[in-house]
Amino acid sequence: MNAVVKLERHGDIGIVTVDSPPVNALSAAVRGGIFDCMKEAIADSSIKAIVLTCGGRTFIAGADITEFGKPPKPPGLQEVLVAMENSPKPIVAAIHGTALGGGLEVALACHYRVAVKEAKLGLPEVKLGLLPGAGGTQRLPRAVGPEMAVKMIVTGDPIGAAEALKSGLIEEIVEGPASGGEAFARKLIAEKRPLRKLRDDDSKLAAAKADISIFTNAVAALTKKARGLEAPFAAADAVRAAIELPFDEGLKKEREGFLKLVTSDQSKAQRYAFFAEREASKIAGVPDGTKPRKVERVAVLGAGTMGGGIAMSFANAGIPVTLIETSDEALKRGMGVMQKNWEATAARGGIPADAPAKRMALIDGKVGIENVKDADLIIEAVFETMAVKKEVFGKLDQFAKPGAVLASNTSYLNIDEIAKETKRPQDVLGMHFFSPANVMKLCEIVRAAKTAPDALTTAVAISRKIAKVPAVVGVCDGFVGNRMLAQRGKQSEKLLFEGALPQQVDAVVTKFGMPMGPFAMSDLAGLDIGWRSRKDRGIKSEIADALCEAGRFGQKTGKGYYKYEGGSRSPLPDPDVEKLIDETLQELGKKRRNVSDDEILERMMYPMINEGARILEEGIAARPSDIDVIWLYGYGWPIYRGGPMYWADSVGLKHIADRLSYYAKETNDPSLEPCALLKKLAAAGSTFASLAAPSKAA
Ligand code: T1G
Repeated sequence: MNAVVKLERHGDIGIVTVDSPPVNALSAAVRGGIFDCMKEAIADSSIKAIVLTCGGRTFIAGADITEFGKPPKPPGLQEVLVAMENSPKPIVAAIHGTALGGGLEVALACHYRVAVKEAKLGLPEVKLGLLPGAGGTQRLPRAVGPEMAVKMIVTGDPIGAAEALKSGLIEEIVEGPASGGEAFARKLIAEKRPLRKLRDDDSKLAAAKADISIFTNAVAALTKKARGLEAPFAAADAVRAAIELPFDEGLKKEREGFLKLVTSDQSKAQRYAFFAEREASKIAGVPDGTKPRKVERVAVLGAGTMGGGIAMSFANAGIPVTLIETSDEALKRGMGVMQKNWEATAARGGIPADAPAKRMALIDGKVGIENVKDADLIIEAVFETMAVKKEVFGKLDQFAKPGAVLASNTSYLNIDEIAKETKRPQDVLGMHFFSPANVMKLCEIVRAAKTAPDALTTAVAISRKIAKVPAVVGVCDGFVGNRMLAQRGKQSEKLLFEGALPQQVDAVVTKFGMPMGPFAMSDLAGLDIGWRSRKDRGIKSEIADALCEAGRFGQKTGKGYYKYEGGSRSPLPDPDVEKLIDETLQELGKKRRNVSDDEILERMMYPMINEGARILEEGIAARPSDIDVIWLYGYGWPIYRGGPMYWADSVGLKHIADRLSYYAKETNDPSLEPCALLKKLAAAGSTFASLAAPSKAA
């Protein structure tokens, strides 16, 4: 018994309740409390069965991630689990909320498990660069079979109570966890059911023992997308040990794997990213507890690619949407695309078969901006010109109800300018979604000069509600992500004029862990967009212009920096592009030189980091970790590298500053000189991390 765990007696049932907000994480106090209460309950002859349950919003959601990297405090989790599993009395885990990681491992060491129907159960350790380190890789395969276990462990994705019941992970779905657990325990006593220790039950391993290829094929499929990551492969190896070794030897293998990962750079980066994502939801300068406004209905202006994706994100979270277009035809087209998207996902088993109809029913398609009148939040995703945005916001001011938050999805236009078109600038902000908006998780919340604190907390809260990752940014061209990306784009263009080829530059960037290189990205977006804007501004970029003059607009024309054959989207190096580059350089009197991969990587990443430092200097981002969150969730920065600013600290800011100065002179580009903040941190031998509150991650 301690401050966070208590033992109560309900007749001959002992109820052990953990109550350690916010998520009952397995801190030393929680482990110690469970250990003591279990020993007391086991020793008490009046208690015939024990129920382990939790207060608050969830069953134990895992080990306390803030404890990693610090000297371990007794009792160790394994020690607690062995004592529970060896109890002579049945222990029932009564689950609600999210039983994750060490939380599910505690439940697996119990003899029986019951859950409420909304519960989720999972082993998400790989998302932290870890593997389940308290018996999960050995007990879960014995509970549900190795194939389902390795899928849960390698993807880290939880399952619901219904699937847990079907797979044998839980025995029953019950009402309120504690009362349901107690009723189940009484049944156990009445029926004199035997103690069921998963460690002693290999029945579900038999098929894989007989033919390991079932398991290895499953692992091969699951780890296809795990390029560069260590944990998924180590986790799969630990599960394989459950099939091939006796329980205690398998446990040892798991322990070895866990200890290797928990001290790895990848896991440190992934644990950093976990807390950085949550930190980004805390808005600098906004008093804690600033209540968000109620959002029951959202209006989306524009049913194009972005508007449709945004509307889908809200409907996916069960929030009704008024989708507004300027004509029936445009509305019908947009709704048709959404329907097709949902049906395709359902066909793949990504959502239930009845979900497309249910979600379409949440979309109320209308023509005419006056239909925004009932919406609490209005997001415009109309044509990306200031004139159109101003006209729209002028009308929103007329038709939107008082207190509605008015958000622009613009990717770079000035929100202060847009807010001036209304008499309610306090309600105006940006919500910059990333395409495809129903898939990409990042939402840059753009804070304008007059945006009210509760408008910001509303945008952050609703973003999290629709499973997006919000990060608050200030007003500037490109906000944070695209402003940094522009620096990379500038250098990639210049590298072509110096002798590198698109495929070499892209290969360096993808080898680093980014999903796509700059030239493949340009082909995907379309080269004609940049070409048109350069012509409007009277700017030349001879190689890109020559490609466009040859009608090579990228994927949409089957040719761009790459060629695309047979309708495939995979970029193929094109000798014609190399010829075009040679000819263009000749006309410019330039000679190609051999550019090393190392130089390419430095020229891709360091200017972005310099721009990130400028963004911090200007207060456009409040924390370096917010910039990392933006790159992790908006651009696919590899999670095991933490984010550009985290990575820069690992490279060393002095080295980065020196290399930037070198390239500034070498390529005669003063804009590459390290900015004042970067120079200052480099000179002090300091880090970007020193600028923010100490992260919770070890
Ligand atoms: N440890 C410490 N703090 C945690 C935590 C954890 N495991 N999980 C959440 N928090 C904090 C979080 O930082 C935030 O703090 C607050 O709780 C609310 O979280 C041995 C080794 C449970 C689904 O990976 O997935 O077990 O910002 O904002 O959106 O094998 O938190 O308020 O100060 O995310 O409702 C495995 C991680 C650990 C689960 C709730 N477990 N957590 O989501 O709230 S490793 C996990 C989550 C492990 C074993 C291994 C989510 C959630 P603050 P939140 P939410």
